[in-house]
Amino acid sequence: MGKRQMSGFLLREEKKLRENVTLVDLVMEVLDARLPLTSRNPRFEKMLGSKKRIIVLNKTDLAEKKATGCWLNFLAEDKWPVLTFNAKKKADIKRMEKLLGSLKPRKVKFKRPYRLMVVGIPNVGKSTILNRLLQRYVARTGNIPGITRGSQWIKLRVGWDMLDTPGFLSPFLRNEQATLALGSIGSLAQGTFDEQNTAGWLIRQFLARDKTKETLFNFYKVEPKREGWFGIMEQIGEIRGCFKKGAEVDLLKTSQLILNDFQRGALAPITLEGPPQ
Ligand SMILES: Nc1nc2c(ncn2[C@@H]2O[C@H](COP(=O)(O)OP(=O)(O)O)[C@@H](O)[C@H]2O)c(=O)[nH]1
Ligand SMILES: [Mg+2]
Repeated sequence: MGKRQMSGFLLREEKKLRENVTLVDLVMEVLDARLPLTSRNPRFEKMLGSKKRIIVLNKTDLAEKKATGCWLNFLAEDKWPVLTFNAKKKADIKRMEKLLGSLKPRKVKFKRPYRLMVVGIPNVGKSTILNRLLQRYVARTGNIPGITRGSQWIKLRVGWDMLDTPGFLSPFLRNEQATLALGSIGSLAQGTFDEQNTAGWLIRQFLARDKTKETLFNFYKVEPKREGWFGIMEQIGEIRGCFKKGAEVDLLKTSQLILNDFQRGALAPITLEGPPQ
């Protein structure tokens, strides 16, 4: 997509979102617990206005517990209720249903159902959460940014109608660091970011602390014989058999493998950013 096409696309998405906001009583903003600040669309603040909101810190099973606690405290200082969440855990679904039950508006004009919409950048788990809250399977989920096409209303068990949205994020509003982090968590479409740089960055995040370094080494059975992230990446390629013709490690294939392992949650836990001091 060219820059002009992208701007047109974003304008249309933002317009749709603003229209949808006027239809609902509550917005659920979903963030990735490994990257709560960077996985937040900076445009939401303006687009959502004063609409009542809950913040869901999702994928806590992939994040570091202590860091998630710090994020919870940080986010709770703002005006909205915050919920730490693991979409794969039944108890967490129950906890969310209880919160939604307590947030029903007292009066609704024209006796229509209570309405809720879920927003968040691609791949933070919006459709998964929605699927867990309803009785029937309706929304498609997948590890592919933008898989939720169009929008659909769905009836939840707890008496809300919920609108799933595809999620979007302007590529013009982020720096290089944020692009690397967002590429790592699978929020950027393939072909729109450099996988090799991203995997390299991700390895450096794991190497930065003893605990996460151990997570990485244990998972790939890496031996700390070669220092530095590049040596580690080559070693992972060797261990996993990512070779070009001959014995040369295929670094792109290795990078894709690492990103895939990370995105499917095999390489956990790690939190990729802390709350601002
Ligand atoms: N480990 C883990 N994976 C999750 C969680 N929630 C969603 N996922 C996975 O994240 C990927 C993207 O989810 P999806 O609901 O399609 O994200 P959306 O683009 O925001 O609608 C899927 O592979 C889900 O299985 C969670 O709490 N924990
Ligand atoms: Mg979706």
